[in-house]
Amino acid sequence: AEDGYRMWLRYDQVADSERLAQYRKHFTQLVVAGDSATLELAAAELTRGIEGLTGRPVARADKASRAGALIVGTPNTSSTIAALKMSKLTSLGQEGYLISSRRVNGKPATVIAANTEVGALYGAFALLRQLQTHADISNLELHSAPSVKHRVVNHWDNLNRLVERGYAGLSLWDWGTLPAYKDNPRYHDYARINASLGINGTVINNVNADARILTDQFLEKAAALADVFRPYGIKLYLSVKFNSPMLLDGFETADPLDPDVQKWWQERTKKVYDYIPDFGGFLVKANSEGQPGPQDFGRNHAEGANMLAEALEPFGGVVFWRAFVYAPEQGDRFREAYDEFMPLDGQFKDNVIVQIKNGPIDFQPREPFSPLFGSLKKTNIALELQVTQEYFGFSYHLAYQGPLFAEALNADTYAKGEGSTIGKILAGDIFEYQQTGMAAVINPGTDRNWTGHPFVQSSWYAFGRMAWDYRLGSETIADEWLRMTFSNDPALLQPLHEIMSISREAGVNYRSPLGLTHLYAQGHHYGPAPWHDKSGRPDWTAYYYHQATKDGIGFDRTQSGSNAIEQYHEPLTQRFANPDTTPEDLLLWFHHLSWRYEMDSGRSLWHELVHKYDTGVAQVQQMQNLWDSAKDYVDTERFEHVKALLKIQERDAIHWRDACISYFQSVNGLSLPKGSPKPA
Ligand code: GCW
Repeated sequence: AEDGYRMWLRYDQVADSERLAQYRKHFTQLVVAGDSATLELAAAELTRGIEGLTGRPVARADKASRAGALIVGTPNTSSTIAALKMSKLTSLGQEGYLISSRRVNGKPATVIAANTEVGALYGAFALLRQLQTHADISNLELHSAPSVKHRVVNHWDNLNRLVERGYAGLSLWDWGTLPAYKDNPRYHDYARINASLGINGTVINNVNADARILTDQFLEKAAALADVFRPYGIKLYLSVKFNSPMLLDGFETADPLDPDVQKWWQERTKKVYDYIPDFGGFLVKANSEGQPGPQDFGRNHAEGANMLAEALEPFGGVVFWRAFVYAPEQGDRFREAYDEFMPLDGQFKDNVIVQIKNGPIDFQPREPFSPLFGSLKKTNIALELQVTQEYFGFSYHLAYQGPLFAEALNADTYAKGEGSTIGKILAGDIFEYQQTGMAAVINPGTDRNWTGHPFVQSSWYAFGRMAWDYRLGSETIADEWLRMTFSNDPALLQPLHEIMSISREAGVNYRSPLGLTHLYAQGHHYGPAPWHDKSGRPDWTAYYYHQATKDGIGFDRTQSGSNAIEQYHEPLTQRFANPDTTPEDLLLWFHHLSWRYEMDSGRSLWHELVHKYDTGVAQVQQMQNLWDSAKDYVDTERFEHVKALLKIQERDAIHWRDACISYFQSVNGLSLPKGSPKPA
């Protein structure tokens, strides 16, 4: 159980004897000057980590007196660090750190320095990561600072502890025992896990919000959690319901331009700050999937967001206002967020951040990027990603999301010519934003290993690392994660790397290849239901997305269709206008094509589709073989768990393939290519 619980913060003794000797020599003393809670956490983590990794206790000392001292602090807390006059520090901001091999008092030492205590804590985790991945630390000169200001995890946790799209048990927040039992070790470990990545905010409740979160009953409990998270550098945020004044205080309206409504929010916000003086702000889902919002009162998103922003402004809080909006009466769901938000660009206050999902629809296995990126130029933005596997087989399928996150961050918007990637936009290199963010919907719950599937941990890890530095590649991150979470043994790394690098594409292939999307059964979003169901909301049926008819398949988003491609900058609009220049993995997002359309492979579209579905199944089988080959290098518990889950994944992949192919075949009447596997 321990193996999964510790996530990537495993500090078992280093197996490589050369490295072990090096590390032992380097850490004979720990010098942490200053007495803040945050520095104490850094000291505790280093003590625990070094003792575990080297198998030797490390003594705390007031001053470096021996060779091999580890000195941690800021120029303000440590005179030793101040005396080193590390000029690099000035460029590292409030959260950056540097780790440097120096001579102190004539003896070799390692220094972790930062401008703030939380920077030092991040440095401590960074040094431990070096050891966990068996890096050579004899001549360290590392420095790092985050490229994005807000690095936030979002929980879709309801107040009754059910987690929307969570799949890993009940909510971590045990409301019944809060605030009395706030030092539940699980809360501390949760905060350590996030702090180890540099995550600095958590929204603890579901965006489908319960108004009661703003009552004394819950604020008192939330404040207890905020107390736990504070020393880890993590701010607490709340999701709020837009019509709270109506639900909580009998108001007849929640019109954002109504002075009484504004006053209500100002007073309620002040109350929140009375409980939580460093409260981060609100996250809002408004006029989306039945949630109330300013449009219910004839106002727009900017008017709604700005009202909340004004209430938060005196205290330094922000509003994350989500751009995830769509309505059944509109023609193309793809277009909607852009069509609603673009006319408002420039109207949002400086402490509003519009939070945009990576794709225009909804966390699908593959989407083109949301055209709001690169288009909202005068509005602060945040990228929203999903770690929890709502559309990736819940906690049953293995699907490392690093490649998807990297694909989003590396997507070129061409907003200011070639190279205007979403990563650079978020880093503030393209437009002049006041502040930007990256958020991810994570799923930790009461499951002993936090995330259900052990590999969902890897996506949480990847999110955090990319939020800190969007340029870190998904493979590099997978490598770190594997070494920290499993082992540094090449015999384990090689097959597990391969599993991780194919897992996302496998999920695309057996569900919705070539730019198909959202073929899920309605509601649970687990299994396939591509068939043409004419009852209910049209944009909640698969037919809406695939448009398969006897003549062809795909959603026409060119000029002859919804023309959503006009929302992109050139040369993308032109590129997507023509099927021959549209990347094949996005093809059916933009075009309705004949089943006989010829693909790059020379196959017809129909045969290529069948081929992709088969490939997806084969990739899952390949993952099974690779996993089996790692048996001797993984603890029995995790080995057996993942093995069993891969069996489920194989069953489901076959089901997806067979359901989709048979359905499409029933529509097009074409035969299967020769040699196709028979449906199971
Ligand atoms: O992906 C969809 C989910 C909903 C979710 C919504 C959203 C929280 O199916 O469960 O609601 O997105 O992001 O608001």
